Amino acid sequence: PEDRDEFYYGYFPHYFIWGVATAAYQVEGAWNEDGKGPSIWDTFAHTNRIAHNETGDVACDSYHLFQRDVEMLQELGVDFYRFSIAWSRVLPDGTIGSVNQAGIAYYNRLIDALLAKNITPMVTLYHWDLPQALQDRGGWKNDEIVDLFGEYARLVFEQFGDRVKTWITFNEAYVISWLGYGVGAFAPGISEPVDGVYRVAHNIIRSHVKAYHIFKDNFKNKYGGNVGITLDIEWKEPLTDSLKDAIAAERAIQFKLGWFGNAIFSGSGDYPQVMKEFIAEKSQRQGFATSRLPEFTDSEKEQNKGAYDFIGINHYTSNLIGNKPNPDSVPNYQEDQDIDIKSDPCWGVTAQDWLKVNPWGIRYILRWVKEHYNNPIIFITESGRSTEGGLDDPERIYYYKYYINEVLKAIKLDHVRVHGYTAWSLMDNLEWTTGYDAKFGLYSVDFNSSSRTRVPRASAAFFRNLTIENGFEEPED
Ligand code: GBH
Repeated sequence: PEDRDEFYYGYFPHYFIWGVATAAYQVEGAWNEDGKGPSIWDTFAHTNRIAHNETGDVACDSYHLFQRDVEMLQELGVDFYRFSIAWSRVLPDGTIGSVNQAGIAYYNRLIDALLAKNITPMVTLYHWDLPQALQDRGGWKNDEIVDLFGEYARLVFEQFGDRVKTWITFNEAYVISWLGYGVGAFAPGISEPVDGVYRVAHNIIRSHVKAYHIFKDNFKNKYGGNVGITLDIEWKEPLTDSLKDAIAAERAIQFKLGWFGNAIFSGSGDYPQVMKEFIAEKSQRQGFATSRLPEFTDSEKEQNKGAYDFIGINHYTSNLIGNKPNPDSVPNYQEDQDIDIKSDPCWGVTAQDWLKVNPWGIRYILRWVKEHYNNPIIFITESGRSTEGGLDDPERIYYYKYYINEVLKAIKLDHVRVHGYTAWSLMDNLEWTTGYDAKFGLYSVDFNSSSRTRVPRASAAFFRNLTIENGFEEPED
């Protein structure tokens, strides 16, 4: 459709901010230093669940090299740095009975170093590294996690709220639930796709809402600041122009983004209607006494509604979605959706099977969020692609140029309230189960050198120019 293939020359609004992101387990290293407790990713790595038996034991060694990271952020000229706090570094056993001052001191050093260079910290509370001690008590499946997360959040707000003004409770609630507890491909490696996965998601939503209200009631007046959640979502394009595929594509977005987003952002305080209907109907056919999708109480729904100051969207890629009716499906979150997921051979390929390059998808998903969630303030909290190495990375430059141009179209043509864009990632890092092969960095990292030398790629200079220009200048001819 309209304007898809035309490049849009122009500038981002003056309030638009640019940043880059990392996550604690992917960059920090120092996995057991200065009192840090083990997390589920330490356990996962140490039981050889990562390619080539890699681990995050050292990773980019940012625990020791954060000054260099701050220097790179300065070189890039970014406005903000999105990083995450390792829960088990500040609370080794996950509970506030176990505060580790050395862990708090590390984040104070990082935050102060950023502020000294005028770089705003954007802090994620949970980027997948649950304290192992809490996993031993059931992790996100145990309802007690909601209060424990609330206490952790309160501590973090108390300690850093005077200097940190943008908070993200969770990174990619879908990945935590489905990959961690549905298929078990990610830590903690549990496979309960029938109903455990829905309980986990339920507790993540409740935990986010709890932390949001703790901040609002106790810290917002004192410190100022905003709290959001980051959800990951592809653009889901219908496989054909049939009405059934269009409905299936919408359903796919609701089952992934809406699973978490609907309760918080839609105004209903509840799961998407289509999820409630599909899962209830399938559960009944499958002989369950009640739906496998948990229910919120009325008072929970009230708390869920509007529990955000902004929404964070991680967007990398698009899918094609076809309708796949299956009345006899087995009980399983994926099967509950009656969809087929494919990708368009026209889209650019990367070394990651899941990551195809389709720039206009980001504009379409932004417009979807605007329309379904009452025009919220949106930050793109991650976006990017990998390359296979080397400093010359035209593919990454292409990705940023065209994806960011589509973000500009979303703002200028569709009037979506996007307030910032975050490149994933500042530097190469531990790409979860695939180890160190996939290079997502604007900076390359030499994982063979003990000093983990960081060198800018061509895309770093490109990103710097783009963010300093704050848009795309029309070429003179
Ligand atoms: C983001 O997830 C993460 O937030 C970030 O930590 C990560 O480094 C970045 O992406 C790049 O991958 O290996 O086939 O099981 C994006 C969503 C979910 C996409 C997990 C890859 C694994 C596919 N990701 N998925 S597979």
